[in-house]
Amino acid sequence: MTRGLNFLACAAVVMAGLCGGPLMAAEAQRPNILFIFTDDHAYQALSAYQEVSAYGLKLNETPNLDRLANEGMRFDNCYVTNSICGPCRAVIQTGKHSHLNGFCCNGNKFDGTQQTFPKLLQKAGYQTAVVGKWHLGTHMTPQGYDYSEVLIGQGPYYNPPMLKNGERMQHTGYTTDIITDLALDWLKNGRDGNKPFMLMYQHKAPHRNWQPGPKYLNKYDDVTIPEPDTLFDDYATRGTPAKGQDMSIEFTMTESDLKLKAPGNLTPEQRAVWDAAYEPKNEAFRQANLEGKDLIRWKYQRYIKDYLRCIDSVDENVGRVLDYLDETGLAENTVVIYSSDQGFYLGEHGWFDKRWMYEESLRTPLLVRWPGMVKAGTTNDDIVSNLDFAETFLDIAGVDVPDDMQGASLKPLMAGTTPADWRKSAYFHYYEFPGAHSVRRHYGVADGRFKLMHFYEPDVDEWEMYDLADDPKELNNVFGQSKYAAQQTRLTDELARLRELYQVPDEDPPASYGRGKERYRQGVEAMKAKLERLGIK
Ligand SMILES: [Ca+2]
Repeated sequence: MTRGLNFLACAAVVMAGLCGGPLMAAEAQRPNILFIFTDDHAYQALSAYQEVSAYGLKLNETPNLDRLANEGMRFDNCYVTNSICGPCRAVIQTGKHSHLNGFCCNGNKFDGTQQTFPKLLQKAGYQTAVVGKWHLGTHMTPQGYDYSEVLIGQGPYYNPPMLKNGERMQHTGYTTDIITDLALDWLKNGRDGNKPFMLMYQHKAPHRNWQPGPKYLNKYDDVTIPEPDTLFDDYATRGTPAKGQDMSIEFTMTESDLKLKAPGNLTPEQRAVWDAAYEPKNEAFRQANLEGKDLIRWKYQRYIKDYLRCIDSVDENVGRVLDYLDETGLAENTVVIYSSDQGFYLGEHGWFDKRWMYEESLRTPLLVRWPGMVKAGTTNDDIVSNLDFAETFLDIAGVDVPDDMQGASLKPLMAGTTPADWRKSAYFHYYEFPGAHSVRRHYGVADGRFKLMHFYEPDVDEWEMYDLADDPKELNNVFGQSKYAAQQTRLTDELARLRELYQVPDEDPPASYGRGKERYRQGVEAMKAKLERLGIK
């Protein structure tokens, strides 16, 4: 099969040469782009990354995702600009920071009329498709796609309704499998063989609340997953925001999160399989009457195992797609990119969820396989960003990058040469307060070793600074320490430079107050009351 397609490609090139038609030759050669995306997949839970996790824990095996690292390049410092689901997706579509693309917080509605990379690819002759999680609002069918079949909002783990080019479809089964079936079906039957394609194949998993597929419900039952050594972090040296959050394994997790309550939307058959897996484990838990740290440890085990089980389904399904590319010969001229919308806490600092500029949620996995361009088994530690993805896709396709995009193409890095003027630092800005998990608004700069963060709301005007060389787990806020004065000045200047470069407004954009300023004031009051209750000033 591979040989057949090669022959066709060669024939096209020869014909183009004979006819003097360079366009046709280029058409045969332009690479396809397969963007595989997950939601909340921490790099700590991708085995190709485990050697660079600050915790050094071996949590799981992801052999199919690892294939992309082994056959391509692993980027070790891919930072997001705003660590939360919808906004990351808007950044990828537009190549612009949240304050310019208008999507600052989950709950905002993406303005699909603006310039996006799939529209530019379409205009350049690419066939474009998005399958799976969209999460930029269902007020508008995804713009710039010849085909879309997307979850509605977050979408459930089982039996998802989806919107196929805007029309509601009901599916039965496990969502990770269904999204893969749809992606494969489009590759087999929906694709126009005369055009290069760009497919966004986007999973819901492993987003909260981590409901595993039937096949993996009992995986890890007989093992204990290692705990991060900051599971019982007391946030000493850090400020009000870390103390006032609402994302702890100890306090925030619900009965549904912990599977002490089964999902409400299962078919009777699915429910029977679910109960057979969880009921004996839940009964043992009830009998044990755990308290204090033992209870937190139990919750961590329940959480991390379910999270890893969801990733097992993702990994298996990515394997199905990679196999299909191999079997059809498409693998040779398809750039396969794997990433997640952001990182996630797997018990570090006692947390789950994301949002912060701390490492676990600032960094996200990025793997790229591109036969003939990316050398197999290579790594890159330059500072790259989801801000770069749109420009990278356009550059791969040979399409001019508009001046108003704010990232840079990763193509030279993939080819093994980092431009001399490549960025040395990245800007981050999180807006979603008040919001789920009560993480305060903050912005900051990270340069790979140092990080300066400003929590800037009137009632919590606090700075934090970390030196990752001495303190990779970010337990020791060194802001204001004389030893770091020169670095602090340098980072403060760099932060100001980046805010100007990216045109960050002094006042937060109206979209960041999506629910109104009154709701914002209420959120601040609620936070104050909570901190008083906890005895935190
Ligand atoms: Ca996410």
